[in-house]
Amino acid sequence: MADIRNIVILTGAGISAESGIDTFRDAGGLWEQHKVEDVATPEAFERDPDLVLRFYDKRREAIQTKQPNTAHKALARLDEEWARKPGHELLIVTQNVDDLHERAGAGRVLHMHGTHLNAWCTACDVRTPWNGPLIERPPCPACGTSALRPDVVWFGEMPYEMERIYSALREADLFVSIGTSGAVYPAAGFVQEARSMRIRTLELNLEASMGSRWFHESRHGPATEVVPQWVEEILGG
Ligand code: BV8
Repeated sequence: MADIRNIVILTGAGISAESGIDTFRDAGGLWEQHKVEDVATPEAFERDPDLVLRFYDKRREAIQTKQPNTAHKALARLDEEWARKPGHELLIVTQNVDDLHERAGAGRVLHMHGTHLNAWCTACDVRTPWNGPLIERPPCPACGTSALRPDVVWFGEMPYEMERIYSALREADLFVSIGTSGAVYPAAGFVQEARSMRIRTLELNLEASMGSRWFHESRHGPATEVVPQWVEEILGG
């Protein structure tokens, strides 16, 4: 793969599925037990903060009992080895709020939908690393006000670092989408952006996603199989 220097990788809940973290839309997934508009919108937080805080407290606690899987580890190896090649860039843009990419050793990770491991103060705007519950309304470590919310991008809110994502996409030679249903924008639109800039696109997913038709190539199978295989190829090729 001599002609590939800059890679942008988008990951979704499917890359963490085999670590035991529920996806959103698969049978029995997170959203099956909840309506999105009841737990993942600012209006929901306004209407029933306890329900929303409990939903995120449960997920924050669960995440800390899970481990990265071989797909996360393969991407961490790619991140490390790709950085050693002069003039090569790589960025992992994740929609996931878990920290399994980082715990697998990846360094260049951008959480466009936020992270479970911060609390965000709605009074002073400071974000603080946080691994406990928020349901008891603990005081913000920075300003003391009991006004902490999950540092997660809800529907209707602007995802984080969009400018940085689009500038990485503009420089990319390859866009790889891993474990995402292509249901949520703007992430689901990245492949179309890539196509419009004549960038090569590859999808690695358990099955066809809503965006499969936009990809030059789609490989279907569990992430722990198709991701290490692809990393082997791109590093060995
Ligand atoms: C925005 C954080 C603009 C919370 C999430 C009407 C009103 C308002 C907005 C909209 C609207 N219509 C459209 C929109 C835009 C909206 C949107 O896209 N809605 C959809 C439903 C139509 N988007 C937004 O609101 C975004 N913001 O547009 O802002 C704006 C402009 C100006 C000013 C202000 C704002 C914000 C979207 C972010 C929402 N937050 N999460 C939380 O995590 O709790 S989204 C949520 O879905 C997660 O973040 C998740 O990342 C994301 C996508 O889900 P996936 O990761 O793809 O997971 P899913 O379960 O769907 O799929 C799993 C896939 O894995 C499947 O394909 C499966 O086959 C595969 N898989 C399963 N197992 C495996 C596997 N693959 C491999 N191996 C396996 N083992």
